[in-house]
Amino acid sequence: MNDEVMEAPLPAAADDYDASSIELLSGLEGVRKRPGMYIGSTNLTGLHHLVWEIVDNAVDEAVNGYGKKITVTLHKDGSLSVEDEGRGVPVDIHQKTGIPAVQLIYTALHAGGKFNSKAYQVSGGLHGVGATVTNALSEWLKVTVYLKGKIYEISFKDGGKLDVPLRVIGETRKHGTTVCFKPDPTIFPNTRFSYETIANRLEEKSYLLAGVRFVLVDENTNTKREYYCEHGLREYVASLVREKTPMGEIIDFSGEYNGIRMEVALQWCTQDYNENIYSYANDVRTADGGSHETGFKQGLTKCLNDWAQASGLLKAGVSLEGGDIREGLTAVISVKVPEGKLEYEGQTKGKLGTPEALPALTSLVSTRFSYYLNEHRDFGVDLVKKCEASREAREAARKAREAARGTRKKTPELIISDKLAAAQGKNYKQNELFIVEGDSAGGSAKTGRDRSYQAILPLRGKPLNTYGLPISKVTENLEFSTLIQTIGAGVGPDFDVEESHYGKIIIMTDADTDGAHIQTLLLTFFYNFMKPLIDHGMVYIAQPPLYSVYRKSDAKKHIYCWSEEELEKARNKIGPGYGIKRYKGLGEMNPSQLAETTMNRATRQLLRVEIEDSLLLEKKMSILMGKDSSPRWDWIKENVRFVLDDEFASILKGETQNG
Ligand code: 28G
Repeated sequence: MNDEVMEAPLPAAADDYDASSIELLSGLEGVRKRPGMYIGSTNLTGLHHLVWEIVDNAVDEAVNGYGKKITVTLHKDGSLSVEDEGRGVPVDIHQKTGIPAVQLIYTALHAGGKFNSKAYQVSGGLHGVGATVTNALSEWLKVTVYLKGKIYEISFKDGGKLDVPLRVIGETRKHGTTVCFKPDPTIFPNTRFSYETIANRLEEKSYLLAGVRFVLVDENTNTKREYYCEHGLREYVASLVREKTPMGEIIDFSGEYNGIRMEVALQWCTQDYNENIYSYANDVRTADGGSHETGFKQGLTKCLNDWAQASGLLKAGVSLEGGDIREGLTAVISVKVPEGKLEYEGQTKGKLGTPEALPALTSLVSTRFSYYLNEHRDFGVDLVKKCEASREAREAARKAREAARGTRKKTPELIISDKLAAAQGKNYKQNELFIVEGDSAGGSAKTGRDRSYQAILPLRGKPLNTYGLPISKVTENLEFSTLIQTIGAGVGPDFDVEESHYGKIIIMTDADTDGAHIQTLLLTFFYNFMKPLIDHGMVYIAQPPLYSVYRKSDAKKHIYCWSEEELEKARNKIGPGYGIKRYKGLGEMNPSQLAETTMNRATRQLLRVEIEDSLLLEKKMSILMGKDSSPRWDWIKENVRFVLDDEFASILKGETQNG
């Protein structure tokens, strides 16, 4: 090791040094005071932002043509490192401040403007301040630069404070940058990185950045995975439909229009009723779509209708609706928009605004897809048939809904199900439907509920796995048709959340693996056939207590506990002579206990089901619930920490709340 200091002496003009370093520290403090402004939240999504910011910098260097391999390593001490083979972050001294460039890049909030004059903006991140944000929210961070024969190192601690100034620590023939950091546990309640989340993101990046190799190493499990792809989007679609039943082949188009580069790949699957469209602008996911997605949809609808009409497959005046065409479609759209034209809509960067992207995609898709149809007429005929079947199913569902609405008006509950204990009030937004595991818990819930606004629907046994089922199979199932009729708002594409007879749908199961499985099966149904309920935050999971602690001399008074910490507190509160009861199921509580702990608005805890990342969820659903069980087992084997409800909890972000 060589402890030699920087060869370059501080320039004489560096009299701004003190002022600059004070300014830098106050910037870092700002990030620590309001992390949400920079990374959205301090939950697991926010935690992983720290990683994406650093990975994005490495990716930028690679897409500029420097280095083709990026390695991410999860270390045993909870830190993470990212390594690239680029030019190496510059280490020269910034004239005005006398501070090395690398130090500025990791501590200055306005690096975007001053030190980072990128010709184009690729990463959807924080305009070049990402590295600083990661540093500010880390317990420590170390940058190693391999540059012009030397290895340089600089390290920071306690939220970006300089720990060891830049120095040379050795010699090398490599070039590139390695950043290693440990998130600050005083900022993040949970600092454990998720291997799956990172693996999925790197895999996604590898499809979008064909030719860049991503390596993921986990030192905890001694595993190493590589993501590399030569052709990009075709392989992406292939991975998305892996568990499905494809119809026809993967189709792809690419082109350029007014400087906007476009790539599209798509495939239809039978037995899939959802439309799965993933769009990107400059390699950043546009989860809320935007002009490129709209243009794609318009082009597809117009093209297939024109072709079907011209081929005599549709009666005059009849046309296929966009939604029917897209049923079962998996598509990836990637556009590269020049910097001056890149616009987003709304607060987040989830929706592309650039107006030119709309006609660009419409014209690409409609011309190229019509060529394709003319060359693959049999496929075209099958596709039109499939669209018509979708339309018929949609119309049947609408009729069923109207019928359900009609019957409800005449005789309130009995027609729907003799199992339903209905709510008496008719204020639908306020009403709550409890879906309860087991008839016996259902009985307690019926007795204990507030019947003015709470309804109970007991489930007998495990619900059907509805993943990949067509709507007709779901409505044939007694349990689900009862549920659909009870909610009274239709199903599938015809579902209308405004019609829901309940403002909250609450899943109440035992706190064990069977209960978790039932939750999963019900969530699968809601996700696939009543997704707006989840989008509107109307689906909840009841949280029965895990323990009660009581004084042995007076067993009537209980303290209910939902966690180990609460248990510990309750024990201390009661002191010597306490007893603990562990609840294994809802059935162990009598009606008033169940009401008090799990159902009463004032005292219960509910977990709201939210979709954090629909791409990840779709993928997990297809692995966990898909037709073929072998990938499921592979996946379970690979993920030792696997527990069904935990896995769901990590993607279905739960928010605990009262009331
Ligand atoms: C390993 C994890 C994250 C990076 C580079 C390379 C350069 C650089 C990074 O420059 C300031 C702005 C544009 C020149 C650029 C090196 C030009 C010449 C770079 C990374 C000064 C930033 N030599 N590699 N930043 N530029 N890798 N990996 O962060 O004008 S960041």
